[in-house]
Amino acid sequence: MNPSTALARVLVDELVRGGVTECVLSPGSRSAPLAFALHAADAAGRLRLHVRIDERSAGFLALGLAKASGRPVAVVTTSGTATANLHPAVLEAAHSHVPMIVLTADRPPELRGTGANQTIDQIGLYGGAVRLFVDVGTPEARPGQNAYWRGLTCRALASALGELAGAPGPVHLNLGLREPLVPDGDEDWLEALDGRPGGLPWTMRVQPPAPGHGTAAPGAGSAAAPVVPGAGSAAAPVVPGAGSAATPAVADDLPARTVVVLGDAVPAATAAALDLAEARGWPVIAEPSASAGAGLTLVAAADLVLDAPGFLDGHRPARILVVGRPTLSRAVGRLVASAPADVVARGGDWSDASRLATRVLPAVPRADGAGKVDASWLPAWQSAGQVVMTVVHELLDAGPDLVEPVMAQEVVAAAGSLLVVGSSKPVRDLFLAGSRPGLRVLANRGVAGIDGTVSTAMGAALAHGGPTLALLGDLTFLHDANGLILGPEEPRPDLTVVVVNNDGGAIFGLLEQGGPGHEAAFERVFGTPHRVDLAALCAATRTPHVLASTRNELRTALAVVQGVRVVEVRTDRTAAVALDRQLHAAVARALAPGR
Ligand SMILES: Cc1ncc(C[n+]2csc(CCOP(=O)(O)OP(=O)(O)O)c2C)c(N)n1
Ligand SMILES: [Mg+2]
Repeated sequence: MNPSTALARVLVDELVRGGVTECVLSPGSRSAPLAFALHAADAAGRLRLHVRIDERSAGFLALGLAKASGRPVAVVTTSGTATANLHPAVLEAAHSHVPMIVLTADRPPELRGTGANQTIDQIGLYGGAVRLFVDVGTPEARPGQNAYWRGLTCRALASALGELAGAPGPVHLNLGLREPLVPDGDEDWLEALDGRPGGLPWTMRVQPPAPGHGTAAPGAGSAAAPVVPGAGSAAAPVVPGAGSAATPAVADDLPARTVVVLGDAVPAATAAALDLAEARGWPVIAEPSASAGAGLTLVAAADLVLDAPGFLDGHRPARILVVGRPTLSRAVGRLVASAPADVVARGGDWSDASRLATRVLPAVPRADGAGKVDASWLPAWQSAGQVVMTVVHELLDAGPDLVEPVMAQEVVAAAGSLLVVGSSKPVRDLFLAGSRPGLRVLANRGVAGIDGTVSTAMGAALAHGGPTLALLGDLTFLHDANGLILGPEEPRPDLTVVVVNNDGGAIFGLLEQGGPGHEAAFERVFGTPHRVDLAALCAATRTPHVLASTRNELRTALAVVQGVRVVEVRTDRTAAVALDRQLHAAVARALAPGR
């Protein structure tokens, strides 16, 4: 067997043993050994392979698969610019703590820096964004390679999962492959290339003690880590049940007038924060990607409540507990800065954009039942939320049938258990629309890019295995139109992508550049209308497209679950911005102090 084939087969086998069930591949020649090994593993039912032409889409597909499943996903490219196209997804994975194994084919050292074709410097290409970078070295027919490749793969998985230290994230293995790059029919190698008996990994990741709330990736670890029979307790230095290291019982020190801010967070952190808030009667401000469902202590339309002048002065919290990473709203940022904040760490990092946090906690604290409760605190916040919702409904009912916040409401109502939302105005509309119990909302909030979102949604839908909805702005959709390219042999999810087509970036109309004095430049350099015919674009990839113009048409379109589909709703960007201003003004009146 030639060395490149041996490396590829061993690597793929060890990834499967380590818990990898999904791999993404883009075509290329230097990566051929990996392509053959992945194809064989897919045919043998050991993993599921997804092939995508565009590496940027491939990277985000891997991200979506990993985000929804909590398992590490491998993505494989050839050498050269192909590798750079993974960079956006690598950055998002790094910042949103998603386990990803990036395998880039490279030229062997003798061909680097020689002007050889399709060769760039791939060493440390993703810089500090990866948890681990290894230039694996060119495989050679000599003893010891099997142990090296298998041991290295196990290290890569452990780093990606962040189980032993740090947070989950991407790792990069650069593979300098020498020709021949195709299997030669010879199965001999100078030593056994087998893995451990019983299909076990070369180096077992023994389960750490159950992680505290707020520290683990979504379902990561437990899903992927092989359990060593009987070994669990040996690895757990914490007294069973005490959990003191992971769940500090400082909750009882926190004042009765605490507010919980729940940003983009993993499900375990959200669940712990909601439990605690319920026990103590604390209002919770939850961003959509916290997936807080319909928790009893949630404040409806919190962004509008907090933005009402004077509201915060009349409802000043004594302390803020920040869980996950809030990024969506300036009003929430002002809330966080309005009182001393306790911030729950996320895998060695924590969210504190205002630099005002007074304490960082390793996990969401537990309530032990001793803390004081102020019976009027939660009702005061929730009734403000109800006042705002009444105002919102009155305004929306009086206007056109299908404005953007209504679309978000309809999408939430129609969603099964998974919704992916684009990082522009749609995620903010969802903040207003609220959520439903049992609905998981995923958004690329790590770096909040509008890139790769169609592919992220497709990856999440594939991992989810059930009907999935996505709500994206038109620019977000167009940015990853290549995400719709799906070859005939590829696994197909049931994914309906709802596009809010306002012919440009509505969100900029809500920011300073949309304000008075900038009108001359605004439309061309911020609004960026494109006039793309989305039906024609979808037709190019044979993706079914439906145009919905009324609330009823949207409902009908959302009731269909069948493969990848696009539902377009055309809205008016200027009207959307005007409606947002109207909402804020009406809420300000309704919540004016003294009313
Ligand atoms: C990759 C990337 N480029 C640029 C931006 C800046 N950006 C933020 S929102 C936005 C416009 C989004 O427009 P659209 O998706 O149509 O949503 P809308 O605000 O119109 O609802 C842009 C360009 C970004 N976040 N990511
Ligand atoms: Mg738009």
